[in-house]
Amino acid sequence: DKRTIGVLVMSYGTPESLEGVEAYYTHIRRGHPPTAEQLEDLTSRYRTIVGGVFPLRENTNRQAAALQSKLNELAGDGAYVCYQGLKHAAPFIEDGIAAMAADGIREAVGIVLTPQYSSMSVGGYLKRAREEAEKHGIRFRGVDEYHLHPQLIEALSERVNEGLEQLGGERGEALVLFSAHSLPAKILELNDPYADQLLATSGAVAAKAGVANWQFTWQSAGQTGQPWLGPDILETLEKLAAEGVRSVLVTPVGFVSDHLEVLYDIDIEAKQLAEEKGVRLARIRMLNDDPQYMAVLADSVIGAANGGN
Ligand code: FEC
Repeated sequence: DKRTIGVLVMSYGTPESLEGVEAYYTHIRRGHPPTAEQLEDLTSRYRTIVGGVFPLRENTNRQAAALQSKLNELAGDGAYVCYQGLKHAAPFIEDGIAAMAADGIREAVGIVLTPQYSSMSVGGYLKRAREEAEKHGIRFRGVDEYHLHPQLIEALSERVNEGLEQLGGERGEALVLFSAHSLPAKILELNDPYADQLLATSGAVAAKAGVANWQFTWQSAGQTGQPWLGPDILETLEKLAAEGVRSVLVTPVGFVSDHLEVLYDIDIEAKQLAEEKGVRLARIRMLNDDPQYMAVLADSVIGAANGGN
């Protein structure tokens, strides 16, 4: 008599349409609507990105479906059932848990589609999920991180090698620039593991790929009037160009999907600056529903279900 375990697959979320950008942005800003100028700025970034206006939604759908198949393969049909829960768009985290409750699920595991833990990112997702699960009497376990899972390191290092090949030139000439979403610098006072985990992922990928020439930089910092972790990728690129670096492979390690922060902040904004400075910039292919990444997620979910937190 095996009980079905609900799996809450959590991701950032993206608007349904251009008309939905204002509500989405207001949610990110914790209920404070953006000014007309801020809204226009964000809307125009969505309009510019390649690969469809809101590719994150389709990517998350594909990841949830692929994780479901992987869990069926590893644990048999019906052992785990995936539900989506998004941070800033419908179906929200709370909607996913409520859907589980409506289906009679008594036990759930939550996993976020980003490998490193921060109290301000993964911690926030898990807190909302846990609080909602408690309301429904669902036993909830969260996966905090999987930033050093061997298959994650393998999948990323393969992409680094592929990217270096595509950039051409002598091996060792191109600098591998690992990147992740910045957070307000106040996390440093909270002893938050985010920065250390990002460096650990980066170092492990570099070692696995046999890359000696690498650095880490932040990207996509918000405009909140407070200091954010730096240096930002644009600043780093300027500095590298001044030092004579001519070829850079950007390797996002905190993002797993093609979405705005990759397709705009790296592929358009950073690339344009690099070009102006005479630097060749390429980026690794994102993991999306890569089979090795799906194995990482499935392994982490099953590990948590069998006794993790
Ligand atoms: O493609 C898409 O539609 C969504 C792209 C997207 C991803 C993403 C991931 C992360 N964020 C993280 C932290 C913050 C903090 C703030 C913040 C603001 C924004 C805004 C947009 C946005 N984020 Fe995001 N983020 C994405 C999109 N993010 C749009 C608002 C305007 C702007 O700054 O561009 C600041 C909130 C505040 O004002 O207080 C903090 C972190 C991640 C990576 C982990 C994760 O995926 O959850 C951390 C994708």
